[in-house]
Amino acid sequence: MAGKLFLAEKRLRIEKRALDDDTEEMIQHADSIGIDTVFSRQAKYDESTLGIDKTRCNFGSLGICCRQCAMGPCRIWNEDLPFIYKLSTPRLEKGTCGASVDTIVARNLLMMVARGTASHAAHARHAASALLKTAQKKTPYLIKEPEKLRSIASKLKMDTENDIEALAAETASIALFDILSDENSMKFAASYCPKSNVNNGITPAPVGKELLDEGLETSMGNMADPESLILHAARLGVADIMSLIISSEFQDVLFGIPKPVFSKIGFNVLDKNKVNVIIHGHVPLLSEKIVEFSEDAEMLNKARSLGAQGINVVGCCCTGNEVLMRHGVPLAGSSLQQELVIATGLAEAFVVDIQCIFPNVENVAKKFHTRIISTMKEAKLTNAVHIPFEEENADETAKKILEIAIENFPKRGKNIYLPHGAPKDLMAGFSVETCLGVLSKINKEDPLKPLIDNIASGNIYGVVLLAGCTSPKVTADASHVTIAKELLKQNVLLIATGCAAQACARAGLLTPEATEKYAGNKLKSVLKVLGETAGIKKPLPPVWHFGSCVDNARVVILVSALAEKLGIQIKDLPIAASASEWVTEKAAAIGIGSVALGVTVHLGVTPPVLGSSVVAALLTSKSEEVFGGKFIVEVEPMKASKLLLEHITKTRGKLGLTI
Ligand code: NFS
Ligand code: SF4
Repeated sequence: MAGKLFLAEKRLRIEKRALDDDTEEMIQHADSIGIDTVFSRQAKYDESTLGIDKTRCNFGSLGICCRQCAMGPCRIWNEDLPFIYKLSTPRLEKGTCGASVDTIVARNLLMMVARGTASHAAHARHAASALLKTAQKKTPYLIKEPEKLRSIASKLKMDTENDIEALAAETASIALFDILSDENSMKFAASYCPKSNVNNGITPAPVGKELLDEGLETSMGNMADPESLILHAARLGVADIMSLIISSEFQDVLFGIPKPVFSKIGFNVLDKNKVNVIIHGHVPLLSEKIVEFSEDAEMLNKARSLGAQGINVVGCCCTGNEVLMRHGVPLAGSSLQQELVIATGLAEAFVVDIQCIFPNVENVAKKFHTRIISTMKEAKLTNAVHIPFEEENADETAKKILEIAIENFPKRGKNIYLPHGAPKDLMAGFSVETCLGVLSKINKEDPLKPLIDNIASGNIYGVVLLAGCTSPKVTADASHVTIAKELLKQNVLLIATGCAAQACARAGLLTPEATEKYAGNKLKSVLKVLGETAGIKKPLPPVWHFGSCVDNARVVILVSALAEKLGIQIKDLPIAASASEWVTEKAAAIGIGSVALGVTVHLGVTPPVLGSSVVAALLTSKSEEVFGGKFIVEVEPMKASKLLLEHITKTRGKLGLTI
């Protein structure tokens, strides 16, 4: 089975590297001036001899290698290995220590999920620490949404009568305890995903404790039982989702709840006449300030005095999503476009915080005047300028960075290039609060009712979340977009986050016009009514941009509310998720956490677990018995759409909804 999936991936990426024409044009431009990118490096890994990948490790792809100790590394024989390997590799069935293939695969997966969870928990810690220090008046931030803070506090069963600073400090402290204390369970998990909502609910211990145990369990000579390892991965996955909730909720409290905004995406959001500052990463603490000071009169005067017409801040990846959602800042690209954005020659400063930063950005920048500026101690680059960010000095750091960018403007070279397409329009800014706000105009007392009625009547056949990254292992963006178009035809409402949302935006799916073009008639009529109600005088787009990857939290909060209202569990809702082009460990953590909460999750890039039939079965079928959620692995997007739809039909059937 694995062999077939690998071949399908390869066929897709060889057909076309990127769905988006501008991206394809920029890849060709980068190739032509000798810049290597994620796309050209992926192509090198595709070089093959006798039909097998020469350079990609087949043992790694199946998850069957172990480097845990110095008796190894060990690698296990597998039926799915390419023919040549099978001939040349002895039929080893155990590692030197005797570890079985199932132990090795499960251990590798747990380590992957743990790294993802560590990333999200570190993000949550930054958000919680910013909220705590803001409550203590040590930062230049404000508590912009006191009402949201009160609602979080009431969810955590705190006394909401307290004054707002005290409440912020207490809420932040609970979050910090959930991340790093020696308690027995996470309070956020008990409050946001109560056991009534999830089958066989697992409440994780604080993240740090779970990670400590994970370190012990996965080291040589400890946990050998694959089922326990996978259960731990599921527990960490839930801890990961709680970390998303902490980040997303606190960022709203500090920076505002997103409201509908219209903006653009594409390389052409870069402006030849302005100082271009690209903000990339995930934690929006600094980028909020960069956006704020880019409008400062003093900064603008400085930029003008050096010949620029202004300062143009644009986003990349999830930091980009954050500032898009709250300020309408346009997006230059997602993770896969980051090197290409620099290859335009138009980037005065490329500012990164943490996560999804390709180390090669500094090599691309060397060919131009671009200054790469790292800002957080967890993600430094060898030759980048490092300007340390702390919540307390946020204003000064943002100003310093903008000054560097402005002073760099006159140094821009002649080697600039923008692709021919115009940037694409998009609508973003969907939050649970915005959705409920619109729905409450239809039913003030019971805002969820119109949504539930439309699902029951089949006007909305189901809801699918398109999440996660875009991948160079297939045609970038194409899996997301194909699945989106197929599901829309069947009246499935789509929510999108992270790079997946940006893929849909590049394909024009985040516009009212896309509703006319792609949505089935029933879904179209609902989106028309909602658009009128929201006052945009057009239908709502058929794909709702819910924000960054940490904003998957919003989706969990929405589906939990739906389940609670209906008195059923999350697993019984006609919903699913698709991370069809997943790349990162973070995506693995969110994926398995969602499965543990009862969601069926599609993966369109093969996860490195298929070397063990036991682990594969635990994730794709046994998990359904235990949690109600499971993984579906299918590389072909058309087939994947069918499987997602089948899952929705099945859940509808169980609910007695036969239309
Ligand atoms: Ni999510 Fe965002 Fe993109 Fe993937 Fe990276 S930017 S957190 S991990 S690559 S969607
Ligand atoms: Fe090999 Fe066992 Fe060591 Fe892993 S832990 S490298 S399987 S001997």
